[in-house]
Amino acid sequence: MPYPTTLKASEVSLASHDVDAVFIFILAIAGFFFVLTQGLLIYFAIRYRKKKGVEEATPYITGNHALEVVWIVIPSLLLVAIFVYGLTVFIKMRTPLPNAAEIQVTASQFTWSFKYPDGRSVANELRLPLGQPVKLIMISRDVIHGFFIPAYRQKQDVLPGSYTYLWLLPKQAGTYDIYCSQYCGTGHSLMRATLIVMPQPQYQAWVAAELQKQQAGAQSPAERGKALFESAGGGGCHSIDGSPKVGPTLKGIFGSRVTLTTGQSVVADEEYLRESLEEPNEQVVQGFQPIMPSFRGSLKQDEIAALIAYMKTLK
Ligand SMILES: [Cu+2]
Repeated sequence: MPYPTTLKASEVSLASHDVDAVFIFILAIAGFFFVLTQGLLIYFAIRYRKKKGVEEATPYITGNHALEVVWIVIPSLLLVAIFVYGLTVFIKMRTPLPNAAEIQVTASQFTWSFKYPDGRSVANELRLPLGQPVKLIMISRDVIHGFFIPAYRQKQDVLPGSYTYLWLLPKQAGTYDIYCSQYCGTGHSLMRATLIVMPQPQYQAWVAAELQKQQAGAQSPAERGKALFESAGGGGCHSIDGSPKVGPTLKGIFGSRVTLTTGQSVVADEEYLRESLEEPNEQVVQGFQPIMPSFRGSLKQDEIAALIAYMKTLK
C-alpha cells in the first residue's frame, strides 16, 4: 500500500530523515569528486592532446609536496566526517528513547505477529500512535526473517532463539509496507504486513474499541476459532475464499475429500484437521510443500477444537 504521495519520504519517521540526510551527504561528496576528476580528465585530454606535427617532450615532474598534502589531507578529513556522521546516526537508531512503548514481534513462516502491551495479539498489522517512540522486541519461531519498513529506512534481522530489536518514531500518519527482507521459504514474498500510523486520539479510540470487543464476553467456538486464525496469522498461508496461497484454501475444507502427496485420498474430518495442525507434514495435500509449522504445544486442545469449528463455517 503506498503512503500519501504529498509528503516527503524523508519525513515519515525520525530514522528515515536521518538516514536520508547521511545518504545525501555522502552522495554530494561523491558527486562533487566525480564531476571534478572526470571534468579534469576530459579537460586535460583536450588541452594537452598531441598536436599534429608538433614534437613536444613531456616535462619530467618528480613531485609536488603542497599538492600531495592537499589530496591526502582533504579526502582523509572527508572520510572521517562521513564515518562520524554515519556513526552518530547509527547510535541514535540503536538507542531507543527511554519512554518507548514495547511491542513484541514474532515472525514465523509466513506471518508477522504483533503483541501489544495490553495483551492483544494482531497478525500482519501494526498500528502505532503518531509521535510516540516504540521499541519492537523481535524473535522468530522458525527460520531467519528480516523486518523491513522501506519508508522508514529501517531493517533488522529476526532470529530464532535470540531477541533483536528496532525502535521507531513515526512522524507522519499514514499506511506503510512492512516486508520480510530475508528469503525464508516458499511464502517469503507473501510475508507482508502493514504499518498504520494514527494520530493519538484516533489511536486511543481504536485501542478502546478493540479492548471492548475482546471483553465482549462469551464467544462461540467458531468465533473464537476465527479470532485465533487471525491472531496466529493463518491467513498468511491459507485463504478462506478459495483463492490460491502457499497452503490449501480452507474454504469448504471440512468434509471434503483431499488427495495427499502419497496419492492416497482422505476425508478432511475433525481428526484430519487436528493432525494437520499438530503434525502438519504427515499428510500433505497434493500440490503443496511440507512447510507448515507444527502448532503442537502452542495451541491448546480447546483452541484446536475452536479452529476446527471455524473451518466448518467456511462453506
Ligand atoms: Cu520471512
